[in-house]
Amino acid sequence: MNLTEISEYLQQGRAKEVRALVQQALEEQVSPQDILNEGMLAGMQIIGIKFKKNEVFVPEVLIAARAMNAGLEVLRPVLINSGVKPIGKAIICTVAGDLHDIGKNLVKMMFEGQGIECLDLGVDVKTSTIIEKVEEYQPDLVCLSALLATTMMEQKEVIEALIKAGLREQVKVLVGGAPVTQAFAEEIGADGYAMDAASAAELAKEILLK
Ligand code: B1M
Repeated sequence: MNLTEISEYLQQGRAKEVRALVQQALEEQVSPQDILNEGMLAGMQIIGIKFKKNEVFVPEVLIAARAMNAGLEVLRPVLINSGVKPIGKAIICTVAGDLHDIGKNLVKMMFEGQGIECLDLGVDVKTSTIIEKVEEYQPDLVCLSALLATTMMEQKEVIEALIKAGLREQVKVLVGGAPVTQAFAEEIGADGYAMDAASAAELAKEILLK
């Protein structure tokens, strides 16, 4: 299977074809990591570059993202190794004002693959909702994704709100997303930063098993 085909269909936003090709690649024993990295993420990266150069616009990016999520759903069962012993609970979301969910969905899948139960609050989640859910669900981890330079500051807001609500000591806060860095994570008082979904899951596991 030529994985650039997946990348090309993804760029065209052809969800049905992406889904079918991902399925075919799995049947041909291509590794899920290669399908993800060389097929889907490679396609999404090209879309990102074209978007920046104004060669494609929001509607095209949106349908490419739908195709990406369709492909991810096929990969889901193989990325989530069912039968893994639960090691902890996490709340995961994309922060207020931010609609990007592909990275968050990937992080969630990798977490579930490590036996971390996830309550996914979705995208554009208000700080007050996160606080309510921490009180209700009592997670070990709060995982915040932000893809925009303008929304990464929401991660700081959440940490401040956790302190104000007296909940900060109960949870570890992990942050990530393209504009977020280790330095930023430290500056806002997060407990951890990871640059990709697999490292986020490793870090979460390390924290939970400590
Ligand atoms: Co948007 N967008 N977008 N977009 N978009 C970016 C992020 C941008 C970099 C594009 C660009 O200019 N090159 C740019 C942000 C610039 C900035 O602020 N620095 C941008 C912009 C400007 C915008 C709009 C403002 C455009 C507009 O309307 N004019 C708008 C904002 C809407 C909003 O959120 N309020 C917008 C809208 C959209 C769409 C809705 C069309 C669509 C999102 C659809 C969806 O997610 N369902 C979209 C997309 C798809 C992108 C790009 C092209 C791809 C993002 C993506 O999914 N990447 C993106 C360009 C790019 O990133 N190259 C872009 C694949 C994904 C797997 O990677 O999400 O980075 P990522 O996740 C990674 C890591 O970051 C990490 O793990 C993942 C990989 O393993 N990670 C974590 C993520 N979360 C983590 C949490 C963790 C740990 C790791 O711990 C908790």
